[in-house]
Amino acid sequence: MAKGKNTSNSVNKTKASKATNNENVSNQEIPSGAGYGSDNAKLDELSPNREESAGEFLSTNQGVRINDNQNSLKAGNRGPTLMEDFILREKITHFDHERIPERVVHARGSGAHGYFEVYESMAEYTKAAFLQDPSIKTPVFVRFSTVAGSRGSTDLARDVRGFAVKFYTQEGNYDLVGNNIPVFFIQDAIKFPDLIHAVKPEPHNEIPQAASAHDTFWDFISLMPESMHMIMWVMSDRAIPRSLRMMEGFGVHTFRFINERGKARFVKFHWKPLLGLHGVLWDEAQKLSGKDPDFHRRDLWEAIENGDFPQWELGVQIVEEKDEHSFDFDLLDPTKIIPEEIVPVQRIGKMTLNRNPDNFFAETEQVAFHTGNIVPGIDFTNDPLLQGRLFSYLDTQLLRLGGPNFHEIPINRPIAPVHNNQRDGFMRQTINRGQTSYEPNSLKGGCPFQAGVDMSGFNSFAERIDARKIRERSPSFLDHFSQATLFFNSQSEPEQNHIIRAFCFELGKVETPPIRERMLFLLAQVDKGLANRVAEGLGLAVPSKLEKPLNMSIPADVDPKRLQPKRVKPELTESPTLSMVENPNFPKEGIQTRKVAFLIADGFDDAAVAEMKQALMTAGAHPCTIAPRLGILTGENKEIANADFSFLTGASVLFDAVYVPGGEKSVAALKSEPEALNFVNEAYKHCKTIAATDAGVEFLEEAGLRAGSEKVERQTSDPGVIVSRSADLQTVATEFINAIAQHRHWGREAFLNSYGGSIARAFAAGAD
Ligand code: HDE
Repeated sequence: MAKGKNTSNSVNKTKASKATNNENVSNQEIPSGAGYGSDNAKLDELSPNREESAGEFLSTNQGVRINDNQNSLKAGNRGPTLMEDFILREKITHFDHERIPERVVHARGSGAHGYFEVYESMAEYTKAAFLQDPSIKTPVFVRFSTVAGSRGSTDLARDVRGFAVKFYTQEGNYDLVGNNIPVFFIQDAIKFPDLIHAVKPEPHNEIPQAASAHDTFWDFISLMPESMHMIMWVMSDRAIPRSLRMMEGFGVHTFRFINERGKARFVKFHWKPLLGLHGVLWDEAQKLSGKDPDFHRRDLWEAIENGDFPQWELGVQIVEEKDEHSFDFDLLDPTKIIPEEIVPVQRIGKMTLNRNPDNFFAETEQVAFHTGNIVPGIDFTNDPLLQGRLFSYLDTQLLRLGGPNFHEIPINRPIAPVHNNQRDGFMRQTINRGQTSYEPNSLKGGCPFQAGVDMSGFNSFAERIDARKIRERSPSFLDHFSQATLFFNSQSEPEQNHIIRAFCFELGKVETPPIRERMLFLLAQVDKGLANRVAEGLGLAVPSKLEKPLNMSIPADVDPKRLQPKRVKPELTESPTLSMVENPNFPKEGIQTRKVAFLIADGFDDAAVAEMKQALMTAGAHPCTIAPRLGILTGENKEIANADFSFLTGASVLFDAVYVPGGEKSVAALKSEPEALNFVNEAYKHCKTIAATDAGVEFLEEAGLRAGSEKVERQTSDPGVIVSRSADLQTVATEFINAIAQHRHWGREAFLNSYGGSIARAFAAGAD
């Protein structure tokens, strides 16, 4: 193993011997992050398991070289295959057993390696070693996922995204298994199988794949008022991110930080993406699911391959124990956030993802997260959802990864040493030496020893519990609507419109009218205007009361009136940090890693293309050329360009912005290409930035987007359409870049909607 010498410049909790006063203990130190081998101790640790076949002979699993990999061994060249063909049998047998069960939820995922660095010591709050020393790089492996779809389903489903981070700390693995939405559908783990059965494809016909727009999901939700806050998030653009690199992450539950003195505080975890917070439109998401169902996976992979390493800051909201009951909601209720305006998020460190996995199955598929993987300095709370998860994650791996030794799979191994008396089981890799596998023992001098608390020995927070054993929901969990309302009120107008359309889509796919009606009643508890507009889209009226009380899922002998949702007057009526568009944490600046489509054909304005490319690349964006055909294209001045995509292989939904340069011949060719016209129209409809120069302006006219005059001027009053016939490229480029940085020009939606969504009609009406 390629472990470097650890000279331990870090937190340095060394050797069991100090704690236990025993001479037989190995002198091995707990490895620190920095100085342990290369820059990333986990990558070093994986190296003995990597296989590289370049220049090697083909062999069986026994290392026997294979001479003929084309033909099985037969009795005569037209005869039956012989049982003795061990090469054939080994190959086919292995193939027959290649599949393992996919994750019961979060089956579709993409992973990457990286590292985490704390900005300054968090010793005041936590003794966790990886949060002490800014010079330490703690290796991480991150897996992003959707929840409902199968392994091969589309990335662009409307769904929550999993955001699971495994920190390989010097004190053992710490898993922060979060989502990109800070709350959850249900309050108690016992409802999780019901929720998942409801959202997964319906059991009789296995329809639909990776979609919540069907009867069983909304049937369940309409009977679970506690899900309303989460539902508002899932119907928002948060559930259709532009990129995995452009979404927030949240630990969801309230956890505990414990410092060296044993003082505990509550903590909520956040991940803040440095590239900002961006979504796509639902129409775009659906088209992307066809054009490139791997859109998010490819985007993450390519960004890392290009050296555009995605980064997030780790944020914490810390609450003193004495303030536990000072909120208008219960800190243990996972359907609630602590608004950032009430408890600010302190950014305490940064995560960088800088390496793609070598092998998807070995790493991304086999990685096993567990909410119970914590390290000293971090602890749980009694959130009843978290408590259930503590059981589930370990349990599920036993089936999925085939037994109790999944922690030995390379991607799951900690970099901290493992010594215990657990033995055997399927696929055991470790060769435990010696006579003893029990404790206490005298034969091995008592090893391995328990570690004192000062030696990184984990001890649970000694929470005082004085309670009766009872199956009951705390009355402090009964306000199901106030934060749903807070979320809706905090959205900008276009975001509210998207939420309303999402409800109209999802409930429009529901076939049972009473389910739609129950949902309308619930929406009216969140916001009357919202309910009315969804009702209008569904051609229904909002019911004024329900046949049965809400919160029906209660035991038969409990009075339902006692458990009806209760509204608490919230401290805030708006929280701007809940909006993606107007979020003060994410000012719209910079266009790093944005993809810009250049539509060109032979005869394109090569000077303009070169200048625009340069300007965009300097700003960190990635220009790509799309042409009527693949291959080399020649410009006006005989400069050549390679078409990255044809209109068959590329589509506007794959890009953030479009540029149409001049060149009479090029523009004439594009004008006669229906897919090129469709390209800009679709980009326009999706509120993307579009620029055109010289003859390119005529192309926009042909596409229905009315052209401007001599100088750089804006099409209608839309800041996202930039046209210039005078070819002052630098000015155009600057305006183009500033406009792309806005991500989308949502004002355009209202303009288009007033013309029934038709671009042609909008521009015809707008013309002179
Ligand atoms: Fe999970 N969840 N979950 N979950 N979850 C799993 O574990 C479960 C919940 C989350 O990339 C499973 O290894 C229960 C909340 C992520 O491998 C399973 C409950 C949050 C991932 C499981 C929840 C999550 C999972 C399936 C309610 C956000 C993907 C395969 C009590 C804070 C991890 C597996 C990866 C995966 C159970 C609720 C996040 C079955 C019982 C809340 C990101 O163990």
